[in-house]
Amino acid sequence: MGADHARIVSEDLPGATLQVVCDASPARARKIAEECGAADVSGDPIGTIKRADVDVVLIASPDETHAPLSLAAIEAGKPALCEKPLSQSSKECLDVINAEVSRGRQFVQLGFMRRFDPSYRDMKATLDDGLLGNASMMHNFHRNVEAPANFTGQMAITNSAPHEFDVARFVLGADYKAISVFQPAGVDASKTGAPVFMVLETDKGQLVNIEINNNAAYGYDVRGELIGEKGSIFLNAPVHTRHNAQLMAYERYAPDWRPRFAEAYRLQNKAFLTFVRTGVFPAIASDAWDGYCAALVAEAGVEALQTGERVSIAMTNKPSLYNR
Ligand code: ISE
Repeated sequence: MGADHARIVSEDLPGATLQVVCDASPARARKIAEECGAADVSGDPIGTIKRADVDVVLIASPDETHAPLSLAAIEAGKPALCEKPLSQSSKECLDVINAEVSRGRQFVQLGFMRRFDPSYRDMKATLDDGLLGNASMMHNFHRNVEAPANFTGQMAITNSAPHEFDVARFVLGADYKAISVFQPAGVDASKTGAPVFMVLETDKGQLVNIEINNNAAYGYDVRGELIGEKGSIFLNAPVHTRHNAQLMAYERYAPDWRPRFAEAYRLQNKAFLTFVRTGVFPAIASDAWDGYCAALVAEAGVEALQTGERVSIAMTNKPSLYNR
């Protein structure tokens, strides 16, 4: 993801300069810096954040580094676009929230980029325009070709599903009050990429179901359908060609999330640049509070998976800094 963001900054973000590529692998940092025209490379994230020639930070390192590096950016007074999740710990998310509240301003834009995806934006606009009537349910499918080797069994809930936790909140304008998590019989929950099926209840009485299958094999396939009193709206993936060959007509799936949500990343990163220039937080972007909400749901989801019980979700009070 860091390499993809570096390409967006260097090729599609006029006014932004890719100054330093920081990576644990010096060879990878140099390769990306050469490809994208960065001025320098580093292996020291904290030192890079503090550099006088670095104005803003884009964090695309492993999940467990997101909150600490966001805190370092805040302490350095530098805006940061942080990849999701902000943290897999709701407590760490509150640490970032407290750091922003104590400074009286937001620094961190969080990378729940689906909010910028044209299909989800159309889904939300259709609901907000009243064309669906009141929404009662939202169905979500999130399938990867193959889970990364380092994926633990629960990362379907703590790493993949936060996209749906966030985008369903965003579309419905709701928060969650409970989660139940199921797995098909005979599935080894500890195995990398084991499928999970979640049912969430919102504070508006709606139901949101999420299937995460990170070993779907056939392609990267994210679907959604929002159900209202007057109708429903499906998400469509951006498919540019239809193939005819060998007595078949077919379309191709993306191999992973980056091409499927390329436009969302581009729009998200442009919104971040505007935030940096104006200091006005983007209206539809996710922030540290949204990161806390997603982490809290994920923690409840892990508990629900482990216990087989429906788990209630109770959030702390939302600081006024995050009222938009
Ligand atoms: C990854 O971090 C993403 O953000 C992708 O959108 C998601 O499909 C994948 O499961 C995550 O690991």
